[in-house]
Amino acid sequence: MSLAQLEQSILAEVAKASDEAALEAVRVAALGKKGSISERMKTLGAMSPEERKEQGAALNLLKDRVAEALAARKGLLAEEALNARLAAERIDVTLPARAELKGTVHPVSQVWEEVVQIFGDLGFAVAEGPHIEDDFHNFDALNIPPEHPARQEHDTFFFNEKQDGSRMLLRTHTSPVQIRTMLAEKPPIRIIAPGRTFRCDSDMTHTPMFNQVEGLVIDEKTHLGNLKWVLHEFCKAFFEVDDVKMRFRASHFPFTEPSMEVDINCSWEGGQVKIGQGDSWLEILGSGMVHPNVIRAGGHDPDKVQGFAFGMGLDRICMLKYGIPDLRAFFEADLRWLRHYGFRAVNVPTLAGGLS
Ligand code: 2NM
Repeated sequence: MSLAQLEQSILAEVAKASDEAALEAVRVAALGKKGSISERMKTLGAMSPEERKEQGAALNLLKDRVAEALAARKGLLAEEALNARLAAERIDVTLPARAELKGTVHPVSQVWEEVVQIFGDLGFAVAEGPHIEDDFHNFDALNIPPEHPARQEHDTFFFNEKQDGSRMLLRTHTSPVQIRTMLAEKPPIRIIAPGRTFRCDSDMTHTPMFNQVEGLVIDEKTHLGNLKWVLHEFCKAFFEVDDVKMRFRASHFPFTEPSMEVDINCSWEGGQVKIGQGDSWLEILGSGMVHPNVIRAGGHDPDKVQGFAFGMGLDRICMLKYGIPDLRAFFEADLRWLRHYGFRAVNVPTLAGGLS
C-alpha cells in the first residue's frame, strides 16, 4: 500500500469513528506502538540514507496530518456529545412547580422581597449590618444619650459586661445600619435597611424578635417633599392600589427633626381592612428629617448635607397586606400555618409581573 493510500484509509477511519472510544481505536491502529504508521517508521532503518530522508519526511508529514484529523474529529465529537446532553437534560423552567414541592415562602420573606423590589426600583440600595451592636451605633449616634428616656423604652437585650465595663446589645432597630452606612459612604446616600430587630417585649402584638425596614436618603438638597413622594410611591406599590391618602402627623423621635408619623386611609368592611379606600386611618410608619446631630455622628456636615429617614415594621405591613391576624404565629414555625399563608417558591415578586 502506498503512503497516499494508507493516509486515505486512515482518514476514512477517522471520519467514520462515531464516538470517542472508536476514535481512540483508530488512533492506536495508526499511531500506537504497533500502528500502521509506526510499523512503516520501523522500516526506515533498512533504507539507504537518501531513501530514508525522503520516506522519513513523508512519514512525519503523514503523522502530523493524521494527528490533526484526529484532533479535529475529537473536537467535533465532543461538541456533538455536549449538544446531545444539553438536549437530553433540557428543562423548561417556565413549567409550574410540581405538586410534590410542598415548601412555601414565609410571608415575611415575601414582603421583604417586595419591599426590596419597590425601593430598588426607586433607586435605593439594600444595606445590612450586625445584629449585635454597641451603644454608639444603636443609641449615641442616633441622638439618644445615656440618660435619654428612649433608652428605657427600647427594652434592650444586653450582653454581659466586658472588662472595660461596656456591654454589647441586640440592636433595637435597624438604624445602626444607617449610621454605619453614613460613616462608610459619601452622599448621595439612598439605602433601605431591612432586618431583624430585638426588644425584650412579648404579648399579643409584640414578639422579642421582629423585622423592620428603615430607609435613609442623604444629599445636598433632600427635603420633606422628597420624603412624602417616596413614601406615597411605596405605599401605592406595596398595597397594589392606584392611590392612597396619607396623613402626616407631627410626632417626636430623637433622631429626626421634624418627625412625622404616617397614616394611610382604609376601610373596615366585615372585619377586613382595605387600604386606599374609606375614611379610617391606619398608622404604618414613622419618618422625619434626619437630626443634625445624627448627620454629624455619621461623619457628615449638617450645614452641607441633609436628608430624610423612615422606619416601619415589616411584620406589621405583612399582616395588613395579607390579612394575617396573629403576629405571634409568624415565628412559631407551624407547618400548617406556613402552608396556609406561605407563598409558592416560584412566584418571585417583580414590579412588572406583580408583587403578590
Ligand atoms: C423611624 C422613624 C423615623 C430613622 C432615622 C434614622 C437615621 F439613622 F437616619 F437617623 N434611621 N431611621 C427613623 C426615623 C426611624 O422608625 C419608626
